[in-house]
Amino acid sequence: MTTSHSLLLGQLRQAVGAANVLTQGDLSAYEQDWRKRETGKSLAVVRPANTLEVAAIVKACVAAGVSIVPQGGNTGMVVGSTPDATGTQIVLSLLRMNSVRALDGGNLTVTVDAGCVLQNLQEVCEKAGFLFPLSLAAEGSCTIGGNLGTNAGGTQVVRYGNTRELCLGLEVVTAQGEIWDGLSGLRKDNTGYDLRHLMIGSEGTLGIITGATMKLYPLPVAQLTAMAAVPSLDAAVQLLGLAHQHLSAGLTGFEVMGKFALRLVTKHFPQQRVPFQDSDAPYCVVLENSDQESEAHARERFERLLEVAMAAGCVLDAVVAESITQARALWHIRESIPLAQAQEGLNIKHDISISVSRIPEFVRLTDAQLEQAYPGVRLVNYGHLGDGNLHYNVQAPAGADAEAFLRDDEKGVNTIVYDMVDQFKGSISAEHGVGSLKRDKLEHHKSPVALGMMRAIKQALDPQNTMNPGRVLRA
Ligand code: FAD
Ligand code: 2HG
Ligand code: ZN
Repeated sequence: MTTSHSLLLGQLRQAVGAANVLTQGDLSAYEQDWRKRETGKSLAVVRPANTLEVAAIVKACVAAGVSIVPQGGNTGMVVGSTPDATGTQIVLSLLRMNSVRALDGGNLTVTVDAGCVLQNLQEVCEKAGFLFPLSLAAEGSCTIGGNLGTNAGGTQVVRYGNTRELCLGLEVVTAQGEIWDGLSGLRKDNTGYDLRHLMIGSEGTLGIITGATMKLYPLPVAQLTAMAAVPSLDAAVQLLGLAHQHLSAGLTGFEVMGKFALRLVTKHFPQQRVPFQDSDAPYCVVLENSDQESEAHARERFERLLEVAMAAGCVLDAVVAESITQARALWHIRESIPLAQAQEGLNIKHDISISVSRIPEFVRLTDAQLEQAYPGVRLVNYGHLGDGNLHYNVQAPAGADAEAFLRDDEKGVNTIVYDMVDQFKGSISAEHGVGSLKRDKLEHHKSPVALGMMRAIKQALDPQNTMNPGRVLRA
């Protein structure tokens, strides 16, 4: 260890207490990414308790020329929250900053520390009689800071938007260690550049989010969930159109799941009862309606939608949850897919978005190309169809060595998928961000003008490249 690194560690211990500067023992929870794609080595994992401590850490790191990787729950999908292998970066974990600071029911806002775990925030809001609608399978461990850092999407976007749309104000420690208090609960504020939106989705490369003011909604009175077997992706898109028509703003979730994705759930979580497993339906859909009207009225409308869809031939069969427990079980099936896929082995993920109407054609063409180039390849296709966002994932052929498949074929698979995404004018990252995994691809798929502006922003806000260097943009 260099003298300047030892000096820095001393300063960090002074700032946050020795017990919160971790340099020894098993640090894999901080140093390895969720997908186990990469394992790094940090100089230290530093766990501040408040914003002033974050500012002190940043100032000390800037003076020492040491870079910082902000980290929340470390559930990111694109290797963005773990250190590189050099042992010279610090991981700044926000997990100790986990309070809900204030809830203003009159303004329908909640102000929260960035390290607050999403599920805790949902629960606090629900107890107070409000809905915080952001919802994703990692909610038991991801943090609001990480959700903002990645502009996470999840399963309620069709109604409430991405994390960006839910955020009214931010508190940020800049790359120089200054504190920007932008914790406003205003719904209108056109006083120049919107720094909040610059920070959201910047994946820790422009500053550290330490607090946020988020929007709340009234708790829905009636919530109805169904799972429907559909004869094709075209039918799923047709069903989505009908759902918009019949449920209008009540439509809160519309997720599609391919047959093989569901098989993985049955295989790895046999205790789950997955409907329609014996049917020939190539896809199933989970859809949800949330409303302020009475349960009976909402149910009538929901069931009418399914009747119309069946008559139109776009639904083969459907089950409507009769209780919250049944609804949770249906959602649990959908949310178990990434975990089941992880248990099946290393895989190649594509988090893509395309106009909803063109998704069936995209899948037909891309499936065919992949199957021809990589015979036996297993396609784990599912996702947020209501938002035009597919997790078009690729698993090695059955029995093949997954590590070897990734090593030898990931590049080729990505080229097929992303070139097709370009042809369809889609995005190569709909909701997971860029991290280091997609950084080089971004250079091929984003316009040089856009990349130039992004580099100028990075240079202006973080000229020393302290904040998560090499993520999103090349260092
Ligand atoms: P981390 O993984 O710790 O960090 C993610 C990025 O944000 C990193 O670049 C990090 O540097 C930066 N960051 C973290 N905290 C801060 C901060 N305070 N200030 C600035 N930058 C920060 N994502 C979706 O969008 N939709 C889904 O449906 C979804 N489902 C998932 C399901 C599972 C099972 C898993 C494992 C992941 C899923 N994800 C999903 C991905 C992931 O959960 C989200 O990206 C989440 O927002 C990350 O939060 P986190 O606290 O774990 O952040
Ligand atoms: C989801 O929607 C997540 O479940 C994870 O975004 C997607 O694992 C994936 O590919
Ligand atoms: Zn997703």
